Amino acid sequence: RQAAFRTDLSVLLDQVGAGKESLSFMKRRIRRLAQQWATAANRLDAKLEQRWRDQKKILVHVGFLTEESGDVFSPKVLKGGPLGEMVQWADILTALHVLGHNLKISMSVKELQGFLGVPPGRGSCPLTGPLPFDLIYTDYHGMQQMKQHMGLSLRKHKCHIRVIDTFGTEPAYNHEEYATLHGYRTNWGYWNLNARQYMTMFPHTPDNSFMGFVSEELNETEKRSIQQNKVNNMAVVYGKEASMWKLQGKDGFLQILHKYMEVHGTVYYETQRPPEVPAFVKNHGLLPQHELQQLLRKAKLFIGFGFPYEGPAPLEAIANGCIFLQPKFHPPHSSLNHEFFRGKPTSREVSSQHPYAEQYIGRPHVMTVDYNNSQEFDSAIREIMRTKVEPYLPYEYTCEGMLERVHAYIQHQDFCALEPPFIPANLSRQGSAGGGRITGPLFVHLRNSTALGWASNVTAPPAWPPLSSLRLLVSQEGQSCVEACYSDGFICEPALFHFINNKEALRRLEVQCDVVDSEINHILPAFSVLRRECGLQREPLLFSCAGHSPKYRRLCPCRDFRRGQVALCRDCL
Ligand code: U2F
Repeated sequence: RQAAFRTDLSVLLDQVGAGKESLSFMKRRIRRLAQQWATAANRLDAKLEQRWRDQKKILVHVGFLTEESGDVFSPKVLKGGPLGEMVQWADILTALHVLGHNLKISMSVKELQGFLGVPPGRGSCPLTGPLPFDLIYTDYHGMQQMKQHMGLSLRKHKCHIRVIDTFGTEPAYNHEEYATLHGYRTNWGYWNLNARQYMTMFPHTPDNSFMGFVSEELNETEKRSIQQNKVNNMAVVYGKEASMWKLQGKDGFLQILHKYMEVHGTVYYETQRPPEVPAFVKNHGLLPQHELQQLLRKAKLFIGFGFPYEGPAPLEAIANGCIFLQPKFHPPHSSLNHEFFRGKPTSREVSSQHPYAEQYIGRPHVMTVDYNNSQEFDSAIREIMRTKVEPYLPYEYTCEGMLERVHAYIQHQDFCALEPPFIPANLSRQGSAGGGRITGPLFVHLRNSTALGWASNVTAPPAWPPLSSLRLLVSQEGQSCVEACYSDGFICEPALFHFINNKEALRRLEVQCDVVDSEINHILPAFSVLRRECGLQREPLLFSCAGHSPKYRRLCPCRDFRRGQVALCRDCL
């Protein structure tokens, strides 16, 4: 069946259910953004020009909100606890509904069993018949519950699953045997999925799919009125829980801030001001989302203290015309050196409180400085007070941007089809190899995707992103493909590793190989210049943009991307 856009959200609101603060929060959010979603649906509908869209049967099982997982989030909704996850789930549900899919929502193991048609009760009861859904969106808690209640059949059906995973999971941590043997085993990972089945909150590692969420978009009149009513010396502190104000050295930079600006906070409290919040701070207490928006509309500065990492609030602040000031992390925070990231299935190094804001938005909307350097901090505050900025929201965080991206994933990502190793024949080289030795980054692009000669007697799979977007690049020693592609204005595309993991690619790059081995290692395909050793990847689940190794240069499948919609290449829609 063809999917038709929906602009009425009442059915969805009924489906979400009631009885918990988390659900009320999500419903308030869905209602508040209803008009924005409707406008976005109409725009995307026009943009897609009657293109056929399959209506999918989709189950959304929100594992972290089930009683069975302990649901630690719901009781904290009105007390300053994390809301980012609920923001994202509310938006995912709305996007799937608006895109016109056939949606079932489960927030308990009982509902999950009912929808999957497995008999209720304890223990593992394999689902014997076909899976009654095309797609299942869940999270790590939900995976565990499905494993318990679907038993062996989970393995059979896992290509239909999408895991909403805030901070991301890299391939080395996802592959059970490899993770166990090489020290990448964590409490979360090793589900042996295709890493693109993990969907993140920000475009962290391109090994995963970027799901995201939305932020409110302003029309021109609202933008103008915000700019006229900005209070130049008003700052709002990012941190709704008192513990976020405990930062060492905080008093120093807060004093500097206070010297120039009136400082506001939205810290949850019960009866008295929390001792962590200085007396000069005007604390409004935790505000409902729309009241926080009003406060941000007046404020000039939204200032982060280093935690929470990578939440939605800075995007909301920037969308309301604030400048976001945040600490640079020296050295970067990661699972190796910081408690919060310890045990998370990623090696990502977080360079500031909000790397997306730092790298994808940047100045004048975002300033990332060393808070221990009081001079640098002082001059940042003064600069912020005299800088005029317009409200800004990257397209990928608008309702239309999210609908466009989710639509593309649903129609094009297929992890159930087998992906055999294909060998494109006519790779042509651009750039210079410096007399046979590779000296700088090399580009190879597919001269003309329609004229591809494929290896004999295999049919080309429907590649998505399409092969026309592929740019083959060689990293420096020690550099990952994430960095190599990024530094040349591209993005690493794991779906295209298949096409460059072959001798033909090495030959076209004029790499000097005395031996070409095929191994199981997440840095492959790669080669060592010194030892003249080349390696191809033997385990497709370990194709990894994130992998790097000091003595190896990697072969990287990079692709172009749309401005403001990094998940999609130019020809991806
Ligand atoms: C992130 O979770 P948080 O919930 O701590 O993220 P925030 O950026 O603080 O904000 C989430 C929402 O809270 C709302 C605000 C945001 O949409 O509008 N809010 C509010 O309604 N009232 C207020 O007074 C202040 C904020 C991240 F999203 C999670 O994935 C992480 O687990 C967590 C820890 O790093 O950080």
